[in-house]
Amino acid sequence: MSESPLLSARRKYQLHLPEIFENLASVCFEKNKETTSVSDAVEIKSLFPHLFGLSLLSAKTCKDKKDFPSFRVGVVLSGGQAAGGHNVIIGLFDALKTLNPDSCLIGFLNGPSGIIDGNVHELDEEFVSPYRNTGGFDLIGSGRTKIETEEQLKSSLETIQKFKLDGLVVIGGDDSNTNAVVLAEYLIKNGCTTKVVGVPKTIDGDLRNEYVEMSFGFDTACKTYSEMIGNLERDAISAKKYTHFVKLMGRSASHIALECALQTHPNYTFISEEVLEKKLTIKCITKELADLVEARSEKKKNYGVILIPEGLIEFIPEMKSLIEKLNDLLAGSEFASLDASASIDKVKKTLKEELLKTFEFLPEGIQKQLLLDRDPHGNVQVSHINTEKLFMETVAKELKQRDFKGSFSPVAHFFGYEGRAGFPSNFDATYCYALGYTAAALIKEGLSGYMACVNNLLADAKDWRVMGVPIISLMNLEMRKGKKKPVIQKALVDLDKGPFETFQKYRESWMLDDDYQFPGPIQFFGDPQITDRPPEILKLERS
Ligand code: FBP
Repeated sequence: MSESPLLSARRKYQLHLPEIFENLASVCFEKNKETTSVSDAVEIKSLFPHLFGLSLLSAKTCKDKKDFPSFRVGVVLSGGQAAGGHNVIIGLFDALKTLNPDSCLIGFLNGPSGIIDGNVHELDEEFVSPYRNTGGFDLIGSGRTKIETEEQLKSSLETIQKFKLDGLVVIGGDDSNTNAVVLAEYLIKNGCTTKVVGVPKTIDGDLRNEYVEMSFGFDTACKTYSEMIGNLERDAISAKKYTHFVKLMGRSASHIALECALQTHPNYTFISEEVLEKKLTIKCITKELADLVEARSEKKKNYGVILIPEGLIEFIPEMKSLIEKLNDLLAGSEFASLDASASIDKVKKTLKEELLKTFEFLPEGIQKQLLLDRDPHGNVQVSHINTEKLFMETVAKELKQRDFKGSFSPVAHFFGYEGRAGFPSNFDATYCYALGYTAAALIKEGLSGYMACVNNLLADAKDWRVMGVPIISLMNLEMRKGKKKPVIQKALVDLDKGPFETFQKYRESWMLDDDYQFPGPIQFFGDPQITDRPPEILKLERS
C-alpha cells in the first residue's frame, strides 16, 4: 500500500542532537549534589538501600575512548501511547550502534509483560527505520502490566540473564518509572549487573521536577487538542448556537487543560487543582457555568467553549467522599444481585445527609454510571465518568429553574486517544531522539536507577543539557490498595507559578469577549521559532 505524502516527508525529517552527543564515546557524567526522596526518606531508604541517595548527574565531555565493547540492551514501552516513543527507541538504537556496530537492541513486546514472559524481537536497521518520526507505539507495542510481585521480579531477572543484557531502558510514566527503579534495586540485590534506566513518557505532563522539564508526548497531545478546540471555537462563532463542553484526557493533573487554554483562550476552563483548593461543590460549579451562559446570552452569545480536565471529578471534595463511600458500600454482597434502579434506591436509603444530597443532585445517568461501571477491584471507574455530560445536564436544570429565556444547546466532546499517537511535533521528535541517546549514554557509563533527562528545552536543541536524575529523588510513599507504597509523586498544576497566574490574569476577559485563538494543525515545516517551540507552560514557568 502506498504511504501518505506526510508520512514520507516526516520519515526524512532531520533530527538534531544536543552538541554534547557529537562525540558520544567521549560523554561521561559528572556528579552534582546528592539527592534524597521527595519525602519519607527513612522508609524509602530502607526499601532501596543500594539506590537511595544517588547524585544528580550532568553530562560532560571526557577523554575520548575509541573502543567500546558491544552492548546488549533491552527496551520496553510501558503504559499509554505518547508521540515520540519510536524516536526514543531509534535514538537508543543509533547511539548503541555508534558506540559499537555490533551492539544489539532487543525490544520487549507489548509492555512489561514482555520482560516477564521473555517475549522479544531483536531490532535491526531495516525493522526500526520506517518508524523514524512516526507516532504510536506499534513498533514493539505497549502494555500496563506492572513488575512488582516477587514472582514477576524473579521472572524478569531470569529473562534479563537469559538475554545477557547490559542494560534495560523502560520508557514510561510515573508508575512505570517506579517499577523501573524497583527492578533496578532487585537486580543489584540479586547480584545482577544489568543497568536499568527510565525515560519520562506521558501525555499527562505530570512526570516532572526541577530537572525533568517535560515528559514526552505532552507537546504533541496539547497541539493536537488545541487544533481541535480552535476548530470548535471557529464553529461556535460561525453557527452561534452551540455551547461545547470538552473533556480533555490527562488523568488527575490539569496540565493539558491549562496548556490548551493558554493556546486557545476558551470561555471557561476548569483547573482541578484550583477546584480542590477552593473546595468547590458541584452546585457551585453548576451555578458558575449557568451565570456564564446567562451573561453571554445577554450579549447575544448563545454559544461558547468550556474545557474540563479528565480528573476534575476526583478533585471535587464532596464527589471524592461520595465515591469512597460508594466503593465501600458496593463491596458488600447485598448489591450484587440488584439492577441499576434497585441499586439507586438502596444507595439513597443508605446514604446520609450531605452525601445523599450530592448523590441526588447528580443526573440519573451519572448515578447509574457510578454504581455500575466498576474496575476489576470493584471500584468506581472515575476516568470513565462523563463529566462533560454531567455538567451539561446540571447547567440545563439550573437554567430551567432560573427561567432562562435565551438558548442553551450543549454539545459533548471527549478529546483523548486522538492526541496520543499522532506524528510527533518537531519538538517531541527531536526531544525523544535526544532522550534515546541519553539513555544509551547512562548505560554506557554503567549507571542504574536513573531517569534519562534532557533539559534547557527552551534553547535550540544543540544547547539542550543532558542529565541523569535519580528516580528515587521523585518518590514518596502513598496509599495504594490499602498499603503504603513507594511511588513517584505526580506533579500537579502549581497554582503559584507562571502558567496558572497567566491563565488567571486573562481568563475573565476570555469569558465574555471572545478572544478565541486558532492554532491550526501541528506545524512541521517553516520557521523553527514556530515549528520547534516547546509547550507554552514551559515558557511561562521559566520567564
Ligand atoms: P500514561 O499515564 O500511561 O502515560 O497514560 C496516559 C493516559 O493517556 C491518560 O491520560 C488516560 O487517562 C489513560 O492513559 C487512558 O488509559 P487507557 O489507554 O488504558 O484507556
